[in-house]
Amino acid sequence: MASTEVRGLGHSVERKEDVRFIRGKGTYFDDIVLPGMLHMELLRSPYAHARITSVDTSAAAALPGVVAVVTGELMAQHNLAWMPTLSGDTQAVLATDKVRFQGQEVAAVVAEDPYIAKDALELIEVDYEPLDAVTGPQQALAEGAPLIRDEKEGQTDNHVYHWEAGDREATEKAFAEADQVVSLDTFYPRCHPSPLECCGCIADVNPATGKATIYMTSQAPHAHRTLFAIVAGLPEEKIRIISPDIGGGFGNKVPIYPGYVVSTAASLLIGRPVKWVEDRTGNLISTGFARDYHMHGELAVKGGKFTALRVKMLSDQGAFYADAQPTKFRAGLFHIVTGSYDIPAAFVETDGAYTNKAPGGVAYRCSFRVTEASYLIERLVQTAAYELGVDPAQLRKDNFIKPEQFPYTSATGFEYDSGDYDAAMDLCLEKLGYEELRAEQAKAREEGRLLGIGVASFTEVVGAGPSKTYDIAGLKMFDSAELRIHPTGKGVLKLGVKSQGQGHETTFAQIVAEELGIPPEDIEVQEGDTDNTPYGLGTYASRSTPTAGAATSVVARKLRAKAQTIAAHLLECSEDDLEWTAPRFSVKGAPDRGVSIQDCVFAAYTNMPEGLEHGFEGVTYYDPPNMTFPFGTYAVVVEIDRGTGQWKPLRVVAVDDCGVRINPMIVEGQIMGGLTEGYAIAAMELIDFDEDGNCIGSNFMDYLVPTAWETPSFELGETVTPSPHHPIGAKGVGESATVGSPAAYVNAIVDALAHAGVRNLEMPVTPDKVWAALNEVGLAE
Ligand code: MCN
Ligand code: CUN
Repeated sequence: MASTEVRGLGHSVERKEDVRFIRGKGTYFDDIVLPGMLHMELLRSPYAHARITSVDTSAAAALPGVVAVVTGELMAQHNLAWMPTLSGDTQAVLATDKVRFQGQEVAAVVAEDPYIAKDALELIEVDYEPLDAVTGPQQALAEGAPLIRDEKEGQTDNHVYHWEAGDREATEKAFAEADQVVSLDTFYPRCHPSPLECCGCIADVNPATGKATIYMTSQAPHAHRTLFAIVAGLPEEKIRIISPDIGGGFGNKVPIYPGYVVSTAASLLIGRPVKWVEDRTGNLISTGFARDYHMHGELAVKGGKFTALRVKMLSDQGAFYADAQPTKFRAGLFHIVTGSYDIPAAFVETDGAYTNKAPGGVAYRCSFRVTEASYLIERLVQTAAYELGVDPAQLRKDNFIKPEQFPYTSATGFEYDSGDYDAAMDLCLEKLGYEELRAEQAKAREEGRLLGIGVASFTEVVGAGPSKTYDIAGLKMFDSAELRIHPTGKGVLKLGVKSQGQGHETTFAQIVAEELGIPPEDIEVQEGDTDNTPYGLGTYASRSTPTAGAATSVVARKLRAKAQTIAAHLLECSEDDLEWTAPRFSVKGAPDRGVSIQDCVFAAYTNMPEGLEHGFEGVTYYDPPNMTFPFGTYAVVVEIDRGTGQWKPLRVVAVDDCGVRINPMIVEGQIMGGLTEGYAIAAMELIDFDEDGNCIGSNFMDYLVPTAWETPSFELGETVTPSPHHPIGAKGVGESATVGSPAAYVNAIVDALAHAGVRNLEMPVTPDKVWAALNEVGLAE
């Protein structure tokens, strides 16, 4: 750990960005007002599935203040009625032939103010011919189901893909030889990241220069610039994407949405800036949903050891396949579906189906659908514990991958970089007081109270690349950092990633502090402006620290080497005679003879040794050798009210290992946020649909997000197992708790009822579901 003066790694430096955020002085895109700016509103389909027979915009266009009405037909004239998704499918920008989900974009009005635009939407007359809606993947794949993607050449049914991984034969053999086979069918319901700030943009195409400046809620501004260039055919140097402050992303702001494309096209055609601000309902019903995975898992057990895993998933993809998946690994769940366990054989299959629902599948702290995989294996192991009559924590320990087995290649072919699963589990159980709690649970049961203890040990996979195996829409995944220190020893760090609240301005400055000895407050971190930052793939999949964090460390080390040359020049000694203790180089054996990093930087502009280039700056593009695999154990204690079916978390203990922690306070904030989301998903968050495909959950009255009132308090612990391939040993942490904790909550609720034979309850575990279970097993009061 660097000194308290330098405050590099391991210091809970206060978040630099909070100086503006907590004063309400952030600059979100909606704060930006450009001269001559127009406002755009989107008309959305009331039907889940309907043929469009006509669109009449004349009344809307005639409303005073309306500048333009944009339809699918108009977009089609510019070859922009459809756009590619991140998975290589196509998605309608504005519907022309059919609408395929409720809330789909049908037309747009551009007007002098947003109220006029909204009023004008009501004057657009669309004739729909309603069609039968498909609201689930089983229904979608059944004989005679209505064909949703009839516009797609060669598409004769609603099947999207079939992917598989592992060794089918070895798995079948292990199952045939097993003592016991445990199985679980479960469903991870559709939910939504619902960030505080919805999506939106201001597209400003300058008619004189042709330059398109797009202020947008983008988690991946560089990638979006390239995709805009490819899709819209605009020259890439004429596109500048600026992601200003972002009010939460959680994956919701990874895809390109129709609103961005239509406002850019409108600005191009009209020659004035066009702003589009998505409302909450638009956000919930049309953008990046999460999960919606039907799962079947089977575990073969022999002599108390897991010998094989067999998994079949069926995914509800909505009307357009838009998961963000690397070309090579189309199903992210394969990465960690075997969890933290040494399972010699596995065979995993997954199918996707089109339905009349919004597309998505990338979002909500999931990194490529590992959330679903983690949930399945942890619920399955819990089920196995009951079937085998072994304590659930013990069964996990009996089957954990052991520290000496790392790097560990899983049965689906992925190399886990490092781990010590027992250490995290032991610490978690100790903090919880597991043994005593089990005794208390037994006693409570005798008194007629229902206590449950749920444990979940997750392994996560974060930090894409390496570029040889990871890409998004063909763009190889690596990341970048550009560091420039000015003569007075203070400088700027520019990154290819983009914070949405994760605290990058603080933590990345701390990495520079660690490597160069320049305190974090002297380094300004800049992200999000594609004209002003080096190319990068953006922030999601907890990849910023594993990729751009590594790039920062490497570029700072390069500059430190330059500083050492300068220091030797200033001290008139050989470089080899110098030693580094941040922030100073001093002569070995003569600690008083030294120069500070700031002295070296000043000399880089004023007193350079012969033959060395002036200036003190560098850039690094970092291609990680592997993903990083953070892990941990979460334990939840709940009590169920036998009179109502209400369940309440009494304790939540979380031990995380994300390798070396840059800023412990920020890491804990990330974990607490994730534990809250895990609780929300387990308890209440649900985007549901009725049989006509109407979205239930289109506003915050129907889509429940927890407040501070319901949210449990958290007890955190840490172990530190550095990533062996990351320059500072850090792993990503931004998604871990959302991935790992839903199973812990559900395991706890099921555990309270397990003695009565209950094995599963589906998320969100609402009181009525618990109440039904209580009645079924005769425990209702
Ligand atoms: N960190 C650290 N030490 C580590 C690992 C991380 O101090 N060993 C710090 C990082 O430097 C960074 C933060 O923790 O400040 C998260 O880092 P990282 O795990 O690299 O994740 P990203 O920055 O790439 O963020 C993405 C991740 C994802 S994918 C989602 S989804 C999510 C999440 O972050 N969305 C968030 N956390 C969020 N937090 C907020 N406030 N808002 C969101 O939208
Ligand atoms: Cu999958 S949500 Mo995060 O990776 O932006």
